[in-house]
Order: sequence, then C-alpha cells, then structure tokens
Amino acid sequence: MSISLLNKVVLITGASSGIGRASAVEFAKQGAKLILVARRKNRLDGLAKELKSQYETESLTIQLDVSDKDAVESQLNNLPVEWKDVDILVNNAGLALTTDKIQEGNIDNWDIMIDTNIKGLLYVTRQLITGMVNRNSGHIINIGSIAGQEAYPCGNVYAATKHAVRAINQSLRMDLLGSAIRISEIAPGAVETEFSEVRWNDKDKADAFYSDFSPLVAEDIADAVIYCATRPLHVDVAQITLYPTAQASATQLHRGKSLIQNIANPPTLARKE
Ligand code: NDP
Ligand code: 8X3
Repeated sequence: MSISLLNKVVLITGASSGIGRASAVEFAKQGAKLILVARRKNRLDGLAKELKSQYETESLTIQLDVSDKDAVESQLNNLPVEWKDVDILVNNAGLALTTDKIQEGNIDNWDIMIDTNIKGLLYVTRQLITGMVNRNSGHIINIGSIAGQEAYPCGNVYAATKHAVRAINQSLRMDLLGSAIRISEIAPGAVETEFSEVRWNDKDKADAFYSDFSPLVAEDIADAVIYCATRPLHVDVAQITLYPTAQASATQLHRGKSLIQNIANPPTLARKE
C-alpha cells in the first residue's frame, strides 16, 4: 500500500551529489516536481536537464549554502508561486571534515559541520514549516547517520551534529503532534558517495576506505526515502537505520572480499561525477 507522489513538490538539499542526487532521481521516477538545492549550481542544472529528458520532470534549481541564514531566508521565502507549497522536504545537505581527536581538532572545520549539519537543517526547516503547518500537510525527511546513535573515536563533532539531527527529529514530531505533518529520519552507515573524499580531501584515501567491503550505495538510501514518502498518510516512519551487511557499528566493518563474493547480485556503485 503506497501513496502517489505525482506532482508533489519535493525540495532536496544537497541534490548535487550522492544521496541527495539519488533521491532526486527516485522522486523524478515517481512523477514529483523537484526543487534541487546545493552550492554547485552547474551540477543541479545538469541533473535537472537529465531528469527532464528521462522522466519529463519539472525542476527548479537553487544555488544555496544552507548555512547562510540570510540566503536561506531570502531564497526560500521568495519561491515562485507554483513552487511555494513544498510537500516534502528532504534535509540531506551535510558533511564531515577530517577525523581528528578533539584535542587536535580544527575549530573552523567544527564551525562548518555545525553550521551546515545542524543550523542549515534548522534554517531550511524553519522557512518551510510555516507553510506546512498552515496547510496542515507535509513531510520532512532528515538524513541523520549511525553517528547520531553512537560516537566513535575522532568522529566527535560530526557525531555531535548527527546526534543533534536525531534530537531535532524527535522534537519536531512532538511539536507537530496533532498536525498531519510527518517527520522521518534515515540513519545510514557507510555509503559510498563523495562523503569520504570531502571528509579527508583525499580521493585515494576515500577509495581505499570502500575498497574491501560492499558499502551501501546512494540508491539504497534513496529507496528508504521513497519508502517513507509513499506510506499512507496515517503512517509516519519515525526512523530507519541502514547498515551495509558488512557493518555492525561505526567502528565494526567486516573488511575482506569474501563477503562481497558471497553476495549473488552486488549493487552497482553510485554514479560519481
Ligand atoms: P556527498 O558529499 O556526496 O553529498 C553531500 C551533499 O551536501 C552535496 O550535494 C553538497 O552539495 C551538499 N552540501 C554540503 N554542504 C552544503 C551547504 N553548506 N549548502 C548546501 N549544500 C551543501 O555525501 P552524501 O550524499 O553521502 O551525504 C549526504 C548526507 O548523508 C549528509 O548529511 C551526510 O552526513 C549523510 N550521511 C552520509 C553517509 C555516508 O557514509 N556517505 C552516512 C550517513 C549519513 P554542494 O557541495 O554542491 O553544496
Ligand atoms: C557517516 C557514517 O560512520 O562515517 O555519517 O559517521 S560515519
């Protein structure tokens, strides 16, 4: 049993790469209209063009740094009238920067993670939630992490931001109780996207990280996003945690080719640009 997403207006932050991009593709397949948000506008425009030709998708692309409070307010307050009523918000934009001990941490990196993963998510949510409340309809899907459920060595500030996402998710559900608005959190383990390359600013190190186990791919998370969005309106999927089969916690990865060879149909790797 599922509901239709045809002509629903879906705003996805961080749609230029990885999980956000894959989610945009899946929503496009369902006939949704997409507001694609990220800093790299050329990528968003390329995606919009691709989705138009493949699925006849109508898209609006917005270059926006979600950590820029004033820009979020002005851009999202001034959406063209046909895009104003956002039905589904996917708060996906986020990043980790380095894996350092706190005592060796770079404070500028902490600020960027906090400003993007926590404050950016809140700024975007605040702009769109009033309309959802007024219409008594809407769905906010937040991309958290297993790092929101456990801390791990050198994951300190990133894990703190994802714990915050989890807390915000729980609070949203409580604050909106009595409305028809749904709140979901998806918490992935290791997903092969540009995430690790951004984290370490080192593509070889990122490639090596994923090289000897079968990580999740962005489409696995997009699949969960669509699952949440297509449940009947009386069902609110509160939280989904997704691990690669080869992972049991943030620090426990079964590395080695044997498990991969035992999987009959290994997933295709997420597209990278
Ligand atoms: P990617 O690096 O592939 O994608 C991150 C996206 O976030 C990009 O589209 C990037 O766009 C966008 N972004 C980053 N900073 C900003 C900003 N200030 N303003 C607007 N957009 C921004 O990584 P993933 O797809 O893996 O990450 C998506 C989410 O999933 C993140 O929240 C991440 O924490 C979470 N996650 C990832 C996991 C993984 O293992 N990959 C596991 C668990 C959670 P641009 O640079 O163009 O602005
Ligand atoms: C990304 C997963 O384990 O690197 O959120 O924190 S982890």
